[in-house]
Amino acid sequence: MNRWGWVWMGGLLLLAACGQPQGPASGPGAGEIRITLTEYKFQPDTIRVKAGQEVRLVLVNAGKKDHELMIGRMVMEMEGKPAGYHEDFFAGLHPQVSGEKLKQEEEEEHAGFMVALEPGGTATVVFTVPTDRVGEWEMGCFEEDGVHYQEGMKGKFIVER
Ligand SMILES: [Cu+2]
Repeated sequence: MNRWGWVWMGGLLLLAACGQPQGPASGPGAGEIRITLTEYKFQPDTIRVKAGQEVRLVLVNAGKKDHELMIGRMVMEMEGKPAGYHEDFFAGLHPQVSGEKLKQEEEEEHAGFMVALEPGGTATVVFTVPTDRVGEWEMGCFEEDGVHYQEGMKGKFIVER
């Protein structure tokens, strides 16, 4: 290789070095996902996260009714009405929840982890996505005996490898 060949190759190596990822994103706002809840939808209605990532879900109830977020698979029915999921995405994750106008639900036996908000309420849910949750999940609101869910208040929660 002549002299210009080496210069050319050096340039390529430099480019390759600069193109390397800088490691996982960190700092304020990393992994923060904002979801707005209204009658009867989640916006956005498709969420993508990565296994191993720390996620901060910021939920905002911008509607006129109480709304909730559950994430799971296989809708569970109680008395013929959708009431949550048989498989809870949050099982064993112990997400940290903080916020305002959080609705306290007494029904512990009823289908997994849930964050419920009064109108104008906000919540921040922090958790790390385990690698064993890779795949597609559903998020849903089952308020008013499942009416919100039946009205289409659901979305996709996708965990990528
Ligand atoms: Cu709802």
